[in-house]
Amino acid sequence: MQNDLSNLNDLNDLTDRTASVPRPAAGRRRLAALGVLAAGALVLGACSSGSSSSSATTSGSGKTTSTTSAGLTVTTVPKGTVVHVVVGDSKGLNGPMTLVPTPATVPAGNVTFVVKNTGTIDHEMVVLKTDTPYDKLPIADGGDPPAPVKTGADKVSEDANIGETGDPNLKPGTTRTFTIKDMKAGKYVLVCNIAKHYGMGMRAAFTVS
Ligand SMILES: [Cu+2]
Repeated sequence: MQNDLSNLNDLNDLTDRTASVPRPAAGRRRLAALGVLAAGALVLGACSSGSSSSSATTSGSGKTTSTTSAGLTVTTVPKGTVVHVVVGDSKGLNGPMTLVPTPATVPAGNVTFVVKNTGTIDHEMVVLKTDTPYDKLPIADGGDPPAPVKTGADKVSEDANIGETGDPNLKPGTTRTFTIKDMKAGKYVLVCNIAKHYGMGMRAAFTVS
C-alpha cells in the first residue's frame, strides 16, 4: 500500500480522494468511514444516519485512536474546537450534581465534546439548541425518550437535541467523545437528562460565537 497513514494530513488526503471515487473498494470505503469517525469533519454520501454527531472512544484529550484495516494505528485530533465537559456528583441522588464545560464559549464550526464522568453514578450529556436560559428549561417531561407528562415530571424536553453522548449512559470514571459538525453561532444548553439530574444541577450555558 503506497499511502502512509501515519499522520492526519495523509488520512485526510486519502479520505478526500476516496470520497470522490464513485464506487470505492470495500477496504477503502471502510478506511474512509474510519477517517470520518476519527476526524469528525467530513460528511460522505454513504452516511446513512440522520444524526449530525458521531462518537468514538478517545483518550480523554480529544485525540482519537483508530486501527485501520491495514493494521496501522492512527491518532488524530479532530478539526474544530475541543470542549471538555466534566459531569459529576459526590452522593448520587442525595447531593448536588455538576456539569461543567471548558471552554463554555467556542467559535462556530465543528465542536468535539469530550465528556468525562467523575461522579459516583451514571450520567450523560445532551446539547440543546435553545435561547431559554440554562436554568429555566421547564421540567415537564418524563420517561425514555422524554415526553410531556401530567405528573411526576423529572426531565426536560429533548426536542432541541442536536447531539449527545448517547446510549449507554456513561459509567463513573468513563469518558466519551462526540462531534457536532458545523455548529452555528447562538445559544445552547448542555444538560444531563437522566431522571432528576437536570433539576439537581446538571446544566450549563454554552455559546457559539
Ligand atoms: Cu447526570
